[in-house]
Amino acid sequence: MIELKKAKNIFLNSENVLVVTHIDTDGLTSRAILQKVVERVNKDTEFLFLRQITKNSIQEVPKDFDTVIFADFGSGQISIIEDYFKDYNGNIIILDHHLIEKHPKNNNIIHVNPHLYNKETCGAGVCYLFAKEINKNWIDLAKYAVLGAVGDVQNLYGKLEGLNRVILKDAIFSGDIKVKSDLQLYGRYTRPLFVSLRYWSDVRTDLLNNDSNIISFINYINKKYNIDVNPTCYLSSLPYYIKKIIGNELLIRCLNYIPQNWIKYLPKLIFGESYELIFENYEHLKDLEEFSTCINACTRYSDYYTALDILIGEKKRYKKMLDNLKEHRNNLRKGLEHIQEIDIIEEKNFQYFKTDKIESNILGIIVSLSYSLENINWKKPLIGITETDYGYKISARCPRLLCLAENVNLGLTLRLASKKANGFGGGHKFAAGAFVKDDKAFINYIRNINFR
Ligand SMILES: [Mn+2]
Repeated sequence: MIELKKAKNIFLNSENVLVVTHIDTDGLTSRAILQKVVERVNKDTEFLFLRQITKNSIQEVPKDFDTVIFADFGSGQISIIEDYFKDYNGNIIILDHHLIEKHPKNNNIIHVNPHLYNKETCGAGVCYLFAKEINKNWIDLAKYAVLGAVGDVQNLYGKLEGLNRVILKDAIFSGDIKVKSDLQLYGRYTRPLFVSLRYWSDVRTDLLNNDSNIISFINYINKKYNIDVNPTCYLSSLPYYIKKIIGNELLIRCLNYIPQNWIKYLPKLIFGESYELIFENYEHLKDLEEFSTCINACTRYSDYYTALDILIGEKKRYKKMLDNLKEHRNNLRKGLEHIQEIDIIEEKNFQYFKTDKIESNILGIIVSLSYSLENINWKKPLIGITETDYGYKISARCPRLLCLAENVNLGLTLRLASKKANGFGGGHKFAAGAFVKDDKAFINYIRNINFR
């Protein structure tokens, strides 16, 4: 990417730099990489976290730096950035991977985005490529990019691919990350196996939320294969051949619950890879999916510095992070209880709920987790709407199978629909978000489209 070279030259020739980053796992890992980079080149730099770039929030960005770097956002907000910086004499570097709104017209904006080359990686991946442009030996930073990619669920169908795979190889080569063939269950290091199975909701079977069915399932497997899996063991402690047996049996179990033409996509949902940090001793941080949860448990509630400390290896705040995690889980549990009590409005092509009882910062997570609830139709996208000071926050999710087998694309749907409803939005096929002024116009619009 030619833009990386330009970005590097501008960065190295700046007297002082401001780095502005997003606040999810990918944003935090972007920040960690850029923080290490400025330390290594000894650059006078200040940092700022922003929840998102809007006409309002961008006012917080000072203009008295030679260079401003935006990481893990910016590509979707080029006109806001252009407008705000129109009489600015310095340079702007955007290191992002989100959908590109338009190409910048001023040449003081260096826009680095893998989509320009039909490639895909996360924001931290772009920051990592930027770091490597400065010094190709800095492969110790690759682990952050891999964590960013996992945080952004770029391993959607079981493993990291393309540019992410290239970065993953650096992280393996530097001795930081180990890749395993693994079951796609959450909580490999911190949950008993039966709990991981309890919440596995890619396919709704009789195992979902049903511990006694899960125990009989495991007992049945033990008998059939003459093995001895304890339902309370952790997935991470099991050898691969046992995981394979469990996965095969889980697959067979699913066959009764899905249409014939979905079956071919099943293996990808059950078998894939896991990524773990080799030298990490804290069990919550060992597996990258769980590490990402820990970061969210801090940053969603604006505790950015606990997450950042943990990321850069300063473990003094581990206890604080665990407290945050506990509180986060509590909020999620309360949110899910609430979802069970309210009306879910079912339309032909989707279902939705509207509530003022769920904070917008965790709405998306709650919508995802709702697929483990009986009152949610697991074969339709689910949309959550909540009111904020600026209008309505909308989060949409759907099971991965719907994207694979039915080609559902929520990112596209929300981008179009939010425009119709006087707002903005977008995201991924299986997960997207929007802010709109008029939630009724939004719902009316999506009633009549097919989400593909
Ligand atoms: Mn990102």
